[in-house]
Amino acid sequence: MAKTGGDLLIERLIEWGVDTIFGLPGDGINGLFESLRTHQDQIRFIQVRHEEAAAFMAAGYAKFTGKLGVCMATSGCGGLHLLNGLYDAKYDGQPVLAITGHTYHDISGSMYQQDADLTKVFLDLAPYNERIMGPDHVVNAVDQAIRTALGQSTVSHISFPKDFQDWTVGDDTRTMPNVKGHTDVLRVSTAISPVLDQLKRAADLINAGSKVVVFAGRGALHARDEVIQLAEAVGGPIIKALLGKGVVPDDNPYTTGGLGLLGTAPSQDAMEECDTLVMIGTHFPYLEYYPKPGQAKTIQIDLDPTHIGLRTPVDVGLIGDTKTVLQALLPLINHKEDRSFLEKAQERMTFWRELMTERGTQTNIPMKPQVVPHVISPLLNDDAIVTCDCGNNTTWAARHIQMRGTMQFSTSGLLATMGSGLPYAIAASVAYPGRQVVALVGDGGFTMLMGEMATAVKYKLPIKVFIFHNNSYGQIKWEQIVLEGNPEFGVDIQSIDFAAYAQACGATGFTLDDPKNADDVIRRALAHDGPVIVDAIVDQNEPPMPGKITTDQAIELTKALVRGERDSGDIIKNIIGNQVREAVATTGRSLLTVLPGIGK
Ligand SMILES: Cc1ncc(C[n+]2csc(CCOP(=O)(O)OP(=O)(O)O)c2C)c(N)n1
Ligand SMILES: [Mg+2]
Repeated sequence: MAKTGGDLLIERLIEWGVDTIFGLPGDGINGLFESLRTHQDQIRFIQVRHEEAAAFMAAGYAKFTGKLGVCMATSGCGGLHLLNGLYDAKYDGQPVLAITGHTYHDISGSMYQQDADLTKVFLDLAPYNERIMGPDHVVNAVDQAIRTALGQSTVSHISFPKDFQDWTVGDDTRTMPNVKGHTDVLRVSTAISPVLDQLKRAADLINAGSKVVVFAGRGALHARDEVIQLAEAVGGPIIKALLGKGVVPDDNPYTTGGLGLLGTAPSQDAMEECDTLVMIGTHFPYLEYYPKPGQAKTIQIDLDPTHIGLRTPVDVGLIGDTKTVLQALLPLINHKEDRSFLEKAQERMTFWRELMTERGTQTNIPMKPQVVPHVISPLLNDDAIVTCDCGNNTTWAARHIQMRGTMQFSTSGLLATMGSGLPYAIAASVAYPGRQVVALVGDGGFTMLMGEMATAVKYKLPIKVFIFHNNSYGQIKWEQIVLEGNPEFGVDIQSIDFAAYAQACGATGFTLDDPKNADDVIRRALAHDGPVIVDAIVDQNEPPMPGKITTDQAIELTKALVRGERDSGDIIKNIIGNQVREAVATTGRSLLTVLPGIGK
Protein backbone atom coordinates (compact mmCIF):
# COMPACT_ATOMS: atom_id res chain seq x y z
CA MET A 1 0.00 0.00 0.00
CA ALA A 2 1.26 3.46 -0.88
CA LYS A 3 2.60 5.38 2.08
CA THR A 4 0.89 8.55 3.24
CA GLY A 5 2.64 11.71 4.37
CA GLY A 6 1.68 10.67 7.89
CA ASP A 7 3.30 7.25 7.46
CA LEU A 8 6.50 8.82 6.21
CA LEU A 9 6.69 11.03 9.30
CA ILE A 10 5.94 8.31 11.84
CA GLU A 11 8.24 5.76 10.19
CA ARG A 12 11.09 8.24 10.04
CA LEU A 13 10.64 9.02 13.74
CA ILE A 14 10.84 5.30 14.43
CA GLU A 15 14.05 5.09 12.39
CA TRP A 16 15.49 7.88 14.56
CA GLY A 17 14.73 5.75 17.61
CA VAL A 18 11.69 7.70 18.82
CA ASP A 19 9.52 5.36 20.88
CA THR A 20 7.11 7.76 22.61
CA ILE A 21 4.98 10.72 21.53
CA PHE A 22 3.03 12.87 23.99
CA GLY A 23 0.00 14.64 22.59
CA LEU A 24 -3.70 15.25 22.18
CA PRO A 25 -5.72 14.57 19.01
CA GLY A 26 -7.53 17.04 16.79
CA ASP A 27 -8.86 17.32 13.28
CA GLY A 28 -5.66 19.04 12.14
CA ILE A 29 -3.66 15.87 12.86
CA ASN A 30 -6.12 13.08 12.12
CA GLY A 31 -3.89 11.84 9.29
CA LEU A 32 -0.95 11.55 11.69
CA PHE A 33 -3.11 9.73 14.20
CA GLU A 34 -4.07 7.16 11.60
CA SER A 35 -0.35 6.49 11.07
CA LEU A 36 0.20 6.35 14.83
CA ARG A 37 -2.61 3.81 15.03
CA THR A 38 -1.14 1.60 12.35
CA HIS A 39 2.34 1.79 13.91
CA GLN A 40 1.32 1.46 17.56
CA ASP A 41 3.42 -1.69 18.00
CA GLN A 42 6.55 0.38 17.29
CA ILE A 43 5.78 3.79 18.76
CA ARG A 44 3.70 4.60 21.78
CA PHE A 45 1.26 7.48 22.02
CA ILE A 46 0.64 9.00 25.45
CA GLN A 47 -2.58 10.95 25.50
CA VAL A 48 -2.73 14.06 27.71
CA ARG A 49 -5.49 16.41 28.91
CA HIS A 50 -3.73 19.66 27.93
CA GLU A 51 -1.14 20.15 25.19
CA GLU A 52 1.04 22.25 27.52
CA ALA A 53 1.49 19.11 29.57
CA ALA A 54 2.51 17.17 26.44
CA ALA A 55 5.27 19.71 25.81
CA PHE A 56 6.41 19.52 29.45
CA MET A 57 6.40 15.74 29.18
CA ALA A 58 8.55 15.87 26.05
CA ALA A 59 10.94 18.21 27.89
CA GLY A 60 10.97 16.00 30.99
CA TYR A 61 11.42 12.85 28.92
CA ALA A 62 14.45 14.46 27.25
CA LYS A 63 15.86 15.58 30.61
CA PHE A 64 15.57 12.22 32.30
CA THR A 65 16.55 9.98 29.37
CA GLY A 66 18.93 12.14 27.30
CA LYS A 67 16.82 11.19 24.26
CA LEU A 68 14.74 13.33 21.93
CA GLY A 69 11.34 14.30 23.39
CA VAL A 70 8.44 14.47 20.95
CA CYS A 71 5.03 16.08 21.31
CA MET A 72 2.12 16.51 18.93
CA ALA A 73 -0.83 18.90 18.83
CA THR A 74 -3.53 19.94 16.44
CA SER A 75 -3.58 23.06 14.26
CA GLY A 76 -4.14 26.48 15.82
CA CYS A 77 -5.30 26.09 19.44
CA GLY A 78 -3.46 22.83 20.10
CA GLY A 79 -0.14 24.18 18.86
CA LEU A 80 -0.62 27.39 20.82
CA HIS A 81 -1.13 25.35 24.00
CA LEU A 82 2.28 23.73 23.51
CA LEU A 83 4.22 26.97 23.73
CA ASN A 84 5.00 27.26 27.43
CA GLY A 85 6.27 23.70 27.73
CA LEU A 86 8.35 24.13 24.60
CA TYR A 87 9.96 27.31 25.90
CA ASP A 88 10.78 25.37 29.05
CA ALA A 89 12.58 22.77 26.92
CA LYS A 90 14.42 25.42 24.93
CA TYR A 91 15.50 27.39 28.00
CA ASP A 92 16.78 24.26 29.71
CA GLY A 93 18.58 23.09 26.55
CA GLN A 94 16.51 19.98 25.88
CA PRO A 95 16.10 18.38 22.42
CA VAL A 96 12.39 18.36 21.66
CA LEU A 97 10.48 17.99 18.41
CA ALA A 98 7.01 19.57 18.26
CA ILE A 99 4.71 18.41 15.49
CA THR A 100 1.59 20.44 14.84
CA GLY A 101 -1.19 20.21 12.31
CA HIS A 102 -2.07 22.93 9.87
CA THR A 103 -5.12 23.62 7.77
CA TYR A 104 -5.41 22.36 4.15
CA HIS A 105 -2.41 23.61 2.18
CA ASP A 106 -4.50 25.32 -0.48
CA ILE A 107 -6.68 27.29 1.92
CA SER A 108 -3.90 28.31 4.32
CA GLY A 109 -3.85 32.01 5.18
CA SER A 110 -7.51 32.61 4.45
CA MET A 111 -8.88 32.65 7.98
CA TYR A 112 -10.16 29.11 7.73
CA GLN A 113 -10.91 27.32 10.99
CA GLN A 114 -7.83 26.94 13.26
CA ASP A 115 -5.67 28.57 10.61
CA ALA A 116 -3.06 30.08 12.93
CA ASP A 117 0.28 30.24 11.17
CA LEU A 118 2.22 28.33 13.78
CA THR A 119 5.50 28.61 11.88
CA LYS A 120 5.25 32.36 12.46
CA VAL A 121 4.17 31.91 16.07
CA PHE A 122 7.13 29.58 16.71
CA LEU A 123 9.69 31.92 15.10
CA ASP A 124 11.30 33.01 18.37
CA LEU A 125 11.10 29.51 19.78
CA ALA A 126 12.39 27.00 17.28
CA PRO A 127 15.63 27.36 15.30
CA TYR A 128 14.26 24.70 12.94
CA ASN A 129 10.69 25.62 12.08
CA GLU A 130 9.27 24.30 8.84
CA ARG A 131 5.94 23.74 7.14
CA ILE A 132 5.68 20.50 5.14
CA MET A 133 5.23 21.23 1.45
CA GLY A 134 4.18 17.74 0.30
CA PRO A 135 4.86 14.08 1.08
CA ASP A 136 8.28 14.11 -0.60
CA HIS A 137 9.33 16.88 1.77
CA VAL A 138 8.57 14.89 4.92
CA VAL A 139 11.73 12.83 5.40
CA ASN A 140 14.06 15.76 4.67
CA ALA A 141 12.21 17.96 7.13
CA VAL A 142 12.07 15.34 9.87
CA ASP A 143 15.79 14.60 9.54
CA GLN A 144 16.82 18.23 9.68
CA ALA A 145 14.41 18.93 12.56
CA ILE A 146 15.88 16.11 14.63
CA ARG A 147 19.49 16.93 13.72
CA THR A 148 18.87 20.51 14.87
CA ALA A 149 17.10 19.54 18.09
CA LEU A 150 19.80 17.03 19.06
CA GLY A 151 22.76 19.00 17.75
CA GLN A 152 21.78 22.31 19.30
CA SER A 153 19.90 20.93 22.33
CA THR A 154 16.84 22.91 21.41
CA VAL A 155 13.30 22.77 20.07
CA SER A 156 12.38 22.00 16.46
CA HIS A 157 8.95 22.46 14.96
CA ILE A 158 7.22 20.83 12.02
CA SER A 159 3.85 22.13 10.89
CA PHE A 160 2.00 19.57 8.77
CA PRO A 161 -0.93 20.63 6.55
CA LYS A 162 -3.85 18.32 7.09
CA ASP A 163 -4.30 17.17 3.50
CA PHE A 164 -0.60 16.35 3.02
CA GLN A 165 -0.87 13.92 5.93
CA ASP A 166 -3.21 11.80 3.81
CA TRP A 167 -1.62 12.26 0.41
CA THR A 168 0.35 9.28 -0.73
CA VAL A 169 3.82 9.60 -2.15
CA GLY A 170 2.56 9.28 -5.71
CA ASP A 171 0.38 12.38 -5.24
CA ASP A 172 3.48 14.50 -5.22
CA THR A 173 6.22 14.67 -7.77
CA ARG A 174 9.68 14.45 -6.34
CA THR A 175 11.78 17.26 -7.80
CA MET A 176 15.14 16.73 -9.46
CA PRO A 177 17.41 17.93 -6.59
CA ASN A 178 15.45 16.01 -3.97
CA VAL A 179 17.51 12.86 -4.49
CA LYS A 180 15.83 9.91 -2.80
CA GLY A 181 17.82 8.60 0.15
CA HIS A 182 20.19 11.59 0.38
CA THR A 183 19.51 12.25 4.07
CA ASP A 184 20.30 9.97 7.01
CA VAL A 185 19.41 9.28 10.67
CA LEU A 186 22.95 9.30 12.08
CA ARG A 187 23.26 10.69 15.62
CA VAL A 188 26.74 12.03 16.24
CA SER A 189 28.61 12.54 19.50
CA THR A 190 29.20 16.05 20.83
CA ALA A 191 32.29 15.01 22.79
CA ILE A 192 34.58 17.65 21.32
CA SER A 193 37.58 18.78 23.33
CA PRO A 194 39.33 22.15 23.56
CA VAL A 195 42.87 22.71 22.31
CA LEU A 196 45.81 22.01 24.59
CA ASP A 197 46.98 25.59 25.12
CA GLN A 198 43.56 26.59 26.46
CA LEU A 199 43.55 23.62 28.81
CA LYS A 200 47.00 24.66 30.05
CA ARG A 201 45.86 28.24 30.64
CA ALA A 202 42.87 26.98 32.59
CA ALA A 203 45.07 24.61 34.62
CA ASP A 204 47.57 27.39 35.40
CA LEU A 205 44.80 29.59 36.79
CA ILE A 206 43.32 26.76 38.86
CA ASN A 207 46.76 25.74 40.16
CA ALA A 208 47.53 29.35 41.13
CA GLY A 209 44.28 29.78 43.08
CA SER A 210 44.08 29.13 46.79
CA LYS A 211 40.29 29.24 47.26
CA VAL A 212 38.77 27.37 44.33
CA VAL A 213 35.05 26.83 43.96
CA VAL A 214 33.71 24.14 41.60
CA PHE A 215 30.29 25.23 40.38
CA ALA A 216 28.40 22.50 38.49
CA GLY A 217 25.10 22.57 36.62
CA ARG A 218 22.95 20.33 34.46
CA GLY A 219 25.68 20.09 31.82
CA ALA A 220 27.78 18.14 34.35
CA LEU A 221 25.14 15.57 35.31
CA HIS A 222 27.04 12.83 33.48
CA ALA A 223 30.45 13.93 34.79
CA ARG A 224 30.10 13.09 38.49
CA ASP A 225 33.44 11.31 38.89
CA GLU A 226 35.40 14.03 37.12
CA VAL A 227 33.72 16.83 39.11
CA ILE A 228 34.58 15.06 42.38
CA GLN A 229 38.16 14.44 41.24
CA LEU A 230 38.56 18.14 40.48
CA ALA A 231 37.19 19.18 43.89
CA GLU A 232 39.45 16.62 45.54
CA ALA A 233 42.53 17.96 43.75
CA VAL A 234 41.84 21.65 44.40
CA GLY A 235 40.46 21.23 47.92
CA GLY A 236 37.39 23.27 47.08
CA PRO A 237 33.66 22.90 47.60
CA ILE A 238 31.26 21.77 44.86
CA ILE A 239 28.29 24.11 44.53
CA LYS A 240 25.35 22.79 42.55
CA ALA A 241 23.00 24.85 40.40
CA LEU A 242 19.43 23.62 40.89
CA LEU A 243 19.29 21.50 37.73
CA GLY A 244 22.70 20.11 38.66
CA LYS A 245 21.39 18.78 41.99
CA GLY A 246 22.16 15.26 40.83
CA VAL A 247 25.77 15.97 39.80
CA VAL A 248 27.03 14.71 43.16
CA PRO A 249 25.11 13.17 46.05
CA ASP A 250 24.24 15.58 48.85
CA ASP A 251 26.17 13.57 51.42
CA ASN A 252 29.36 13.90 49.40
CA PRO A 253 31.89 15.67 51.67
CA TYR A 254 32.81 18.12 48.92
CA THR A 255 29.42 19.64 48.27
CA THR A 256 27.81 22.63 49.93
CA GLY A 257 24.56 22.09 48.00
CA GLY A 258 22.70 24.73 46.03
CA LEU A 259 23.13 28.43 45.39
CA GLY A 260 20.77 31.38 45.29
CA LEU A 261 17.55 32.18 47.10
CA LEU A 262 16.88 28.48 47.56
CA GLY A 263 20.49 27.51 48.13
CA THR A 264 22.61 27.19 51.25
CA ALA A 265 24.51 29.76 53.25
CA PRO A 266 27.83 27.84 52.97
CA SER A 267 27.57 27.96 49.16
CA GLN A 268 27.02 31.69 49.27
CA ASP A 269 29.92 32.15 51.70
CA ALA A 270 32.21 30.14 49.40
CA MET A 271 31.19 32.25 46.40
CA GLU A 272 31.85 35.45 48.36
CA GLU A 273 35.29 34.27 49.48
CA CYS A 274 36.69 32.35 46.49
CA ASP A 275 39.59 33.57 44.36
CA THR A 276 38.99 31.05 41.54
CA LEU A 277 35.73 29.80 40.07
CA VAL A 278 35.40 26.78 37.81
CA MET A 279 31.95 26.72 36.16
CA ILE A 280 31.02 23.36 34.68
CA GLY A 281 27.94 23.06 32.50
CA THR A 282 26.06 25.89 34.16
CA HIS A 283 24.92 29.34 33.24
CA PHE A 284 23.10 29.92 36.52
CA PRO A 285 21.11 33.10 35.91
CA TYR A 286 21.17 34.93 39.26
CA LEU A 287 24.07 37.32 38.75
CA GLU A 288 24.15 38.65 42.30
CA TYR A 289 25.38 35.29 43.60
CA TYR A 290 28.53 35.21 41.48
CA PRO A 291 31.85 36.53 42.80
CA LYS A 292 32.05 40.29 42.41
CA PRO A 293 33.65 41.26 39.06
CA GLY A 294 37.43 41.24 39.58
CA GLN A 295 37.25 39.01 42.68
CA ALA A 296 37.96 35.62 41.11
CA LYS A 297 39.69 34.13 38.10
CA THR A 298 37.00 32.24 36.25
CA ILE A 299 37.18 29.17 34.04
CA GLN A 300 33.97 28.11 32.30
CA ILE A 301 33.40 24.73 30.64
CA ASP A 302 30.35 24.46 28.40
CA LEU A 303 29.17 22.74 25.24
CA ASP A 304 27.68 25.98 23.98
CA PRO A 305 30.08 28.86 23.20
CA THR A 306 27.25 31.38 23.61
CA HIS A 307 27.17 30.58 27.34
CA ILE A 308 30.79 31.59 27.94
CA GLY A 309 30.96 34.92 29.75
CA LEU A 310 27.19 35.28 29.73
CA ARG A 311 26.83 35.77 33.49
CA THR A 312 30.24 36.73 34.83
CA PRO A 313 33.58 37.74 33.30
CA VAL A 314 35.49 34.63 32.22
CA ASP A 315 39.29 34.29 31.91
CA VAL A 316 39.32 30.97 30.03
CA GLY A 317 36.39 29.34 28.25
CA LEU A 318 36.67 25.64 27.42
CA ILE A 319 34.20 24.45 24.82
CA GLY A 320 33.14 20.85 24.76
CA ASP A 321 31.36 18.07 26.54
CA THR A 322 32.08 18.64 30.23
CA LYS A 323 33.14 15.07 30.96
CA THR A 324 35.56 14.99 28.04
CA VAL A 325 37.00 18.40 28.88
CA LEU A 326 37.46 17.51 32.55
CA GLN A 327 39.18 14.26 31.61
CA ALA A 328 41.65 16.28 29.56
CA LEU A 329 42.06 18.96 32.24
CA LEU A 330 42.46 16.79 35.34
CA PRO A 331 45.99 15.48 34.58
CA LEU A 332 47.17 19.12 34.49
CA ILE A 333 45.77 20.00 37.93
CA ASN A 334 48.07 19.91 40.96
CA HIS A 335 46.90 18.51 44.28
CA LYS A 336 46.63 21.39 46.76
CA GLU A 337 48.06 20.74 50.19
CA ASP A 338 46.19 23.58 51.87
CA ARG A 339 42.70 22.24 52.63
CA SER A 340 41.58 25.15 54.83
CA PHE A 341 39.08 26.61 52.32
CA LEU A 342 37.36 23.24 51.95
CA GLU A 343 37.45 22.56 55.69
CA LYS A 344 35.82 25.91 56.44
CA ALA A 345 33.03 25.09 53.96
CA GLN A 346 32.60 21.64 55.51
CA GLU A 347 32.39 23.08 59.00
CA ARG A 348 29.70 25.49 57.83
CA MET A 349 27.84 22.63 56.16
CA THR A 350 27.68 20.79 59.48
CA PHE A 351 25.83 23.77 60.95
CA TRP A 352 23.64 24.08 57.86
CA ARG A 353 22.61 20.42 58.05
CA GLU A 354 21.74 20.82 61.73
CA LEU A 355 19.65 23.83 60.81
CA MET A 356 17.80 21.93 58.10
CA THR A 357 17.15 19.03 60.46
CA GLU A 358 15.84 21.48 62.99
CA ARG A 359 13.51 23.04 60.41
CA GLY A 360 12.38 19.70 59.04
CA THR A 361 11.46 18.22 62.40
CA GLN A 362 9.21 20.96 63.74
CA THR A 363 6.02 19.71 65.34
CA ASN A 364 3.81 22.79 64.95
CA ILE A 365 0.32 22.84 63.55
CA PRO A 366 -0.22 24.15 60.93
CA MET A 367 2.52 21.85 59.75
CA LYS A 368 5.74 23.45 58.56
CA PRO A 369 6.26 22.77 54.86
CA GLN A 370 9.84 21.62 55.38
CA VAL A 371 8.58 18.58 57.31
CA VAL A 372 7.22 17.02 54.11
CA PRO A 373 10.44 16.70 52.04
CA HIS A 374 12.46 16.14 55.20
CA VAL A 375 10.45 12.99 55.93
CA ILE A 376 10.24 11.92 52.27
CA SER A 377 13.96 12.22 51.56
CA PRO A 378 15.39 9.28 53.54
CA LEU A 379 12.47 7.07 52.41
CA LEU A 380 13.28 7.47 48.72
CA ASN A 381 14.92 4.72 46.69
CA ASP A 382 18.51 5.29 45.65
CA ASP A 383 17.35 5.57 42.02
CA ALA A 384 14.23 7.67 42.61
CA ILE A 385 13.32 10.45 40.20
CA VAL A 386 12.17 13.65 41.91
CA THR A 387 10.49 16.63 40.29
CA CYS A 388 9.27 19.85 41.79
CA ASP A 389 7.42 22.90 40.57
CA CYS A 390 8.02 26.63 40.77
CA GLY A 391 7.33 28.36 44.07
CA ASN A 392 8.24 28.00 47.71
CA ASN A 393 7.92 24.28 47.04
CA THR A 394 11.12 24.56 44.99
CA THR A 395 12.97 25.90 48.03
CA TRP A 396 11.71 23.14 50.31
CA ALA A 397 12.53 20.43 47.76
CA ALA A 398 15.93 21.90 46.90
CA ARG A 399 17.02 22.12 50.53
CA HIS A 400 15.48 19.01 52.05
CA ILE A 401 15.60 16.36 49.32
CA GLN A 402 19.02 14.82 49.66
CA MET A 403 20.33 13.20 46.48
CA ARG A 404 21.81 9.71 46.81
CA GLY A 405 23.00 7.03 44.44
CA THR A 406 21.59 7.45 40.94
CA MET A 407 18.65 9.63 41.93
CA GLN A 408 17.61 12.19 39.33
CA PHE A 409 16.03 15.58 39.95
CA SER A 410 14.60 18.25 37.73
CA THR A 411 12.19 21.12 37.42
CA SER A 412 11.68 24.05 35.09
CA GLY A 413 14.98 25.90 35.43
CA LEU A 414 15.50 29.01 33.38
CA LEU A 415 11.86 29.55 32.45
CA ALA A 416 10.89 28.79 36.06
CA THR A 417 7.34 28.12 35.01
CA MET A 418 4.65 26.75 37.25
CA GLY A 419 2.99 23.54 36.13
CA SER A 420 5.95 21.40 35.10
CA GLY A 421 6.19 19.21 38.22
CA LEU A 422 3.30 16.83 37.49
CA PRO A 423 3.94 16.33 33.74
CA TYR A 424 7.66 15.87 34.36
CA ALA A 425 6.81 13.12 36.85
CA ILE A 426 4.49 11.46 34.33
CA ALA A 427 7.21 11.58 31.67
CA ALA A 428 9.74 10.08 34.10
CA SER A 429 7.37 7.26 34.96
CA VAL A 430 6.63 6.59 31.28
CA ALA A 431 10.36 6.47 30.56
CA TYR A 432 11.31 4.29 33.56
CA PRO A 433 8.40 2.03 34.54
CA GLY A 434 10.32 0.37 37.37
CA ARG A 435 11.56 3.47 39.14
CA GLN A 436 10.05 5.42 41.99
CA VAL A 437 8.85 8.87 40.83
CA VAL A 438 7.93 11.64 43.24
CA ALA A 439 6.64 15.14 42.48
CA LEU A 440 6.70 17.95 45.05
CA VAL A 441 4.40 20.73 43.89
CA GLY A 442 2.53 23.78 45.14
CA ASP A 443 -1.26 23.98 45.27
CA GLY A 444 -1.11 26.76 42.64
CA GLY A 445 1.18 24.99 40.20
CA PHE A 446 -0.65 21.68 40.58
CA THR A 447 -4.00 23.31 39.85
CA MET A 448 -2.70 24.61 36.52
CA LEU A 449 -2.44 21.14 34.98
CA MET A 450 -4.31 19.00 37.51
CA GLY A 451 -6.16 17.22 34.70
CA GLU A 452 -2.96 15.26 34.10
CA MET A 453 -3.69 13.22 37.21
CA ALA A 454 -6.17 11.47 34.92
CA THR A 455 -3.29 10.74 32.55
CA ALA A 456 -1.34 9.09 35.39
CA VAL A 457 -4.40 6.98 36.18
CA LYS A 458 -5.04 6.09 32.52
CA TYR A 459 -1.53 4.71 32.05
CA LYS A 460 -1.32 3.24 35.59
CA LEU A 461 1.74 5.32 36.41
CA PRO A 462 2.51 4.93 40.11
CA ILE A 463 3.69 8.51 40.62
CA LYS A 464 3.52 10.07 44.07
CA VAL A 465 2.43 13.71 44.07
CA PHE A 466 2.97 15.71 47.25
CA ILE A 467 1.08 19.00 47.26
CA PHE A 468 2.22 21.80 49.57
CA HIS A 469 -1.30 23.03 50.29
CA ASN A 470 -0.83 26.55 51.66
CA ASN A 471 -3.83 28.26 50.00
CA SER A 472 -1.44 30.75 48.50
CA TYR A 473 0.79 31.63 45.59
CA GLY A 474 3.29 31.44 48.37
CA GLN A 475 6.48 32.48 46.68
CA ILE A 476 4.91 35.63 45.30
CA LYS A 477 3.52 36.48 48.72
CA TRP A 478 7.08 36.35 50.06
CA GLU A 479 8.49 38.30 47.15
CA GLN A 480 5.93 41.03 47.73
CA ILE A 481 6.85 41.18 51.40
CA VAL A 482 10.61 40.52 51.51
CA LEU A 483 11.85 41.78 48.15
CA GLU A 484 9.37 44.62 47.56
CA GLY A 485 8.45 45.70 51.08
CA ASN A 486 4.74 45.60 50.18
CA PRO A 487 1.89 43.91 51.99
CA GLU A 488 0.67 40.86 50.05
CA PHE A 489 -1.98 41.28 47.35
CA GLY A 490 -3.70 38.88 44.96
CA VAL A 491 -1.94 35.79 46.24
CA ASP A 492 -4.64 33.96 48.20
CA ILE A 493 -6.08 30.87 46.53
CA GLN A 494 -9.01 29.01 47.98
CA SER A 495 -8.73 25.48 49.16
CA ILE A 496 -9.39 22.37 47.08
CA ASP A 497 -9.68 18.95 48.67
CA PHE A 498 -6.87 17.35 46.68
CA ALA A 499 -7.23 13.94 48.33
CA ALA A 500 -10.86 13.85 47.21
CA TYR A 501 -9.76 15.04 43.78
CA ALA A 502 -7.31 12.13 43.60
CA GLN A 503 -10.14 9.71 44.35
CA ALA A 504 -12.34 11.40 41.74
CA CYS A 505 -9.64 10.74 39.14
CA GLY A 506 -9.32 7.12 40.17
CA ALA A 507 -6.07 7.64 42.08
CA THR A 508 -5.49 7.34 45.83
CA GLY A 509 -5.54 10.36 48.10
CA PHE A 510 -4.15 11.05 51.55
CA THR A 511 -4.50 14.18 53.65
CA LEU A 512 -1.58 15.04 55.89
CA ASP A 513 -2.01 17.89 58.33
CA ASP A 514 -0.15 16.80 61.43
CA PRO A 515 3.62 16.27 61.50
CA LYS A 516 3.07 13.42 63.97
CA ASN A 517 1.51 11.42 61.12
CA ALA A 518 4.00 12.43 58.45
CA ASP A 519 6.18 9.36 58.62
CA ASP A 520 3.23 6.96 58.56
CA VAL A 521 1.30 8.70 55.78
CA ILE A 522 4.35 9.20 53.60
CA ARG A 523 5.45 5.60 54.01
CA ARG A 524 1.98 4.37 53.06
CA ALA A 525 1.84 6.71 50.08
CA LEU A 526 5.24 5.61 48.79
CA ALA A 527 4.38 1.94 49.27
CA HIS A 528 1.11 2.18 47.32
CA ASP A 529 1.42 0.64 43.87
CA GLY A 530 -0.69 3.19 41.97
CA PRO A 531 -0.78 6.96 41.49
CA VAL A 532 -1.17 8.89 44.74
CA ILE A 533 -1.74 12.45 45.87
CA VAL A 534 -0.69 13.45 49.36
CA ASP A 535 -2.50 16.68 50.20
CA ALA A 536 -0.12 18.21 52.75
CA ILE A 537 -1.74 21.11 54.60
CA VAL A 538 1.11 23.47 55.46
CA ASP A 539 1.71 26.84 57.07
CA GLN A 540 1.63 29.60 54.45
CA ASN A 541 3.44 31.92 56.82
CA GLU A 542 6.63 29.89 57.05
CA PRO A 543 9.25 32.15 55.49
CA PRO A 544 11.29 30.64 52.63
CA MET A 545 14.16 32.82 53.70
CA PRO A 546 17.34 32.86 51.63
CA GLY A 547 20.34 31.02 53.07
CA LYS A 548 21.77 34.38 54.10
CA ILE A 549 19.59 37.40 54.62
CA THR A 550 20.84 40.65 53.16
CA THR A 551 20.25 43.85 55.07
CA ASP A 552 18.03 45.06 52.21
CA GLN A 553 15.82 42.00 52.49
CA ALA A 554 15.49 42.46 56.25
CA ILE A 555 14.57 46.13 55.73
CA GLU A 556 11.95 45.33 53.07
CA LEU A 557 10.42 42.66 55.28
CA THR A 558 10.19 45.11 58.17
CA LYS A 559 8.63 47.72 55.86
CA ALA A 560 5.95 45.29 54.68
CA LEU A 561 5.12 44.29 58.25
CA VAL A 562 4.85 47.93 59.29
CA ARG A 563 2.73 48.79 56.22
CA GLY A 564 -0.03 46.45 57.25
CA GLU A 565 0.81 42.97 56.04
CA ARG A 566 -2.24 40.88 56.98
CA ASP A 567 -0.28 38.01 58.46
CA SER A 568 2.40 40.09 60.17
CA GLY A 569 1.64 38.56 63.59
CA ASP A 570 2.15 34.99 62.40
CA ILE A 571 5.15 35.92 60.31
CA ILE A 572 6.93 37.61 63.19
CA LYS A 573 6.03 34.68 65.45
CA ASN A 574 7.53 32.25 62.93
CA ILE A 575 10.69 34.25 62.45
CA ILE A 576 11.28 34.70 66.17
CA GLY A 577 10.39 31.07 66.76
CA ASN A 578 12.84 29.95 64.12
CA GLN A 579 15.60 32.10 65.52
CA VAL A 580 15.17 30.90 69.05
CA ARG A 581 14.88 27.23 68.14
CA GLU A 582 17.77 27.43 65.73
CA ALA A 583 19.95 29.15 68.29
CA VAL A 584 19.20 26.33 70.70
CA ALA A 585 19.57 23.55 68.12
CA THR A 586 22.83 24.87 66.79
CA THR A 587 24.04 25.88 70.24
CA GLY A 588 24.11 29.50 69.24
CA ARG A 589 25.83 29.00 65.89
CA SER A 590 22.70 29.65 63.81
CA LEU A 591 23.71 30.97 60.45
CA LEU A 592 20.67 33.12 60.03
CA THR A 593 20.23 36.56 61.43
CA VAL A 594 16.85 37.78 60.37
CA LEU A 595 15.74 41.21 61.52
CA PRO A 596 18.67 41.77 63.81
CA GLY A 597 17.51 42.34 67.36
CA ILE A 598 13.97 41.10 66.94
CA GLY A 599 14.62 37.61 68.20
CA LYS A 600 16.60 38.56 71.28
C1 LIG B 1 3.17 30.06 34.58
C2 LIG B 1 3.61 30.91 35.72
N1 LIG B 1 2.82 31.91 36.17
C3 LIG B 1 3.23 32.69 37.20
C4 LIG B 1 4.45 32.49 37.77
C5 LIG B 1 4.92 33.37 38.91
N2 LIG B 1 5.00 32.57 40.12
C6 LIG B 1 6.16 32.02 40.56
S1 LIG B 1 5.97 31.12 41.93
C7 LIG B 1 4.33 31.45 42.00
C8 LIG B 1 3.48 30.90 43.12
C9 LIG B 1 3.42 29.43 43.11
O1 LIG B 1 2.38 29.04 43.95
P1 LIG B 1 2.23 27.54 44.38
O2 LIG B 1 2.29 26.66 43.20
O3 LIG B 1 1.04 27.40 45.25
O4 LIG B 1 3.57 27.27 45.19
P2 LIG B 1 4.03 27.89 46.61
O5 LIG B 1 4.90 29.05 46.30
O6 LIG B 1 2.81 28.28 47.37
O7 LIG B 1 4.80 26.76 47.23
C10 LIG B 1 3.94 32.27 40.95
C11 LIG B 1 2.55 32.76 40.73
C12 LIG B 1 5.27 31.46 37.25
N3 LIG B 1 6.49 31.22 37.70
N4 LIG B 1 4.79 30.66 36.26
MG1 LIG C 1 0.85 27.46 47.29
